[in-house]
Amino acid sequence: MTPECAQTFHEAYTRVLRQVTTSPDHRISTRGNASLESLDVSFRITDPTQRVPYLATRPINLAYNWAEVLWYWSGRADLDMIGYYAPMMRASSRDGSTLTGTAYGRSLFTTGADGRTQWQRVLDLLGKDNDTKRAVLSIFSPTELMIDDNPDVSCTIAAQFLLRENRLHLTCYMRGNDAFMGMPSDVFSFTVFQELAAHQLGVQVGHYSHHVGSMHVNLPNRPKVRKILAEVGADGYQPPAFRFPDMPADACLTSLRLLAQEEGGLRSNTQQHTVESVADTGLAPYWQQVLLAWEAYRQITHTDRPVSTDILQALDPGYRWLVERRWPNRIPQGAA
Ligand code: 5HM
Repeated sequence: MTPECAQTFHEAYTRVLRQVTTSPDHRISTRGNASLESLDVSFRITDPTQRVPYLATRPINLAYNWAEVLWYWSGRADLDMIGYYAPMMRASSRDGSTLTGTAYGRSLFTTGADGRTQWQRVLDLLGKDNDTKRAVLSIFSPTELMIDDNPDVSCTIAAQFLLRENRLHLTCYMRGNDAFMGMPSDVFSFTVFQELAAHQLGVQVGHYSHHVGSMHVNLPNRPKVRKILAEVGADGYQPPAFRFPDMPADACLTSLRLLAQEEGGLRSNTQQHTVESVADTGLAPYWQQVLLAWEAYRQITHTDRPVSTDILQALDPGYRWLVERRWPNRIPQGAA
């Protein structure tokens, strides 16, 4: 049976939140978290490039989402980088400086005995045997349960590429997913990797499917979910306010490398960007948006001044809308 389809993640997100909070299968409590839970939740997004929910009651932080993509892609596990964008992730570290299960990049982008990463292996396989059913990126490891009270066990079991009729689909399998907090960033990263892989293979982006054993909302977040559901209205469908830009097909890897170089300086506040210096990088406008989002976040995190008007105006309308809603106190007077 085909899972429920939505055109965008904006639509799927609100549907899942409604299901889990209004008709959950169970109330559970594990590791101190009381949650509402639905079992075996699946959905398919027909246009995975539309990976952003545009909700005033839950304005996501694109600076974090893009940093997480780069963090994975660089095979990193350090809190220094990801903790700057998501301080809450520090609570999942055993040693105070690294993450384990959450650091998916370690298993996906670390070179193995054959001199290739998992990522490269599945792309090579897809290039040779288009119809393969073996293009699986494995994430959850059985060794994670060898550690008693492990605070960070991978929630994603695996992700599988399926190349059919020149369209690259991605199916993601998760043991558990926090529908309110974790799912937006998980879907963001996985669909970016899908778009990247499609461009590397020179094929079209297909659909994205998400299968979750335990989809849940932690009880302290229920009031926030109620606000989201009130925002989208009783029928649950409010179209997304913006279209997320399409990734250019060329120079993806060069662009990611350049972004990875730029990110550290902005995070440590040893470097700053202007609209002009971002344009001077030579990055395509799509990737310039990532630098602009990080520069806005740098200003928000390292200064107590409003975000500069130039940077705000250079942001893509959807990016800007999210910044304005997430940090309303940091928007210059008259700019919103
Ligand atoms: O007790 P457990 O290990 O399942 O707690 C991890 C929590 O983080 C769960 O609520 C899980 O669904 C959420 N999570 C997520 O939604 C964790 C990760 C990290 O692997 C993730 N998405 N990517």
